[in-house]
Amino acid sequence: MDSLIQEGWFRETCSLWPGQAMSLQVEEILYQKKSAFQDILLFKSKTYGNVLVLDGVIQCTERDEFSYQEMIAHLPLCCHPNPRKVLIIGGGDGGVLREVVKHQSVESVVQCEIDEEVISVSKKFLPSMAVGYSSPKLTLHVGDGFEFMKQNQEAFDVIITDSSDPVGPAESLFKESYYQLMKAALRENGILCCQGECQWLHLQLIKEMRRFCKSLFPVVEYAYCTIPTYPSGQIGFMLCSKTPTTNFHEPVQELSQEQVDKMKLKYYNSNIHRAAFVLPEFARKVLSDV
Ligand code: SPD
Repeated sequence: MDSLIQEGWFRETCSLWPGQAMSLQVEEILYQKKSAFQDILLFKSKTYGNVLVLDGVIQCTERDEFSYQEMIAHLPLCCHPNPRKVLIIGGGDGGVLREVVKHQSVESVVQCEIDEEVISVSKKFLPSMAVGYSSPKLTLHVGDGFEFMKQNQEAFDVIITDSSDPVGPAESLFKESYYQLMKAALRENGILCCQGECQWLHLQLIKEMRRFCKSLFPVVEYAYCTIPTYPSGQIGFMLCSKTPTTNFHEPVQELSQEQVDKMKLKYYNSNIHRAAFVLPEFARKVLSDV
């Protein structure tokens, strides 16, 4: 892990984005340990606040995490007419949970995170994200998402998968068998939203995912947000609905400015929701012929 930081700079290299590397200047290493599942590094950066890194890849920084966490939560929740029961797979830092519990209609949230160490390190060093863990709506399950869903069929209105990238432990979360399990765990009019990788780097993967999603769900869409510290400055979301009439482009719950302010949103609003599905031509072409 030591080689990740050289001359005071953390450098993020990975086979998923060959030839490029995001770097952040390090002020202090706050935590560094190998858990049962992955290498965990948490450092204080010079300009992005505290940063969580798993297996060498940036998961969140205090400065820009809100764009991803808000979008992966509010895109599906604002497209469901009455989301009451939500399942989050992954998301150990707590940021997605923080956003989900802001919805008044949400009565209960189950979070299924495999690595307890990520939860405890986030509670200590990422308090503005881990704040969600104090919600009375939460049931926390430390364990494997696959196993959990096998035992909880037709149980959830919305499932959100906040995973790391498809190398190592999270690889299976980008496969058809995982989407089949989510489909079975969703209620009749359920919606899912998963970390869907970056159109600049992973268009063929997104295309393949869209292909198998379309064989499982009547409505499938890809959206994206901007975020400086993820590879190429963007990340996407795969959204699927069991209801043929769902139109992801148009939120069924339009948030007023008053609601946006009350929910303390910094990225999501109803217009950015609509815009998130408008793809640049190179991506639109590739994804539209699936
Ligand atoms: N390339 C990194 C993608 C990480 C997505 N998950 C981040 C977890 C934030 N809650």
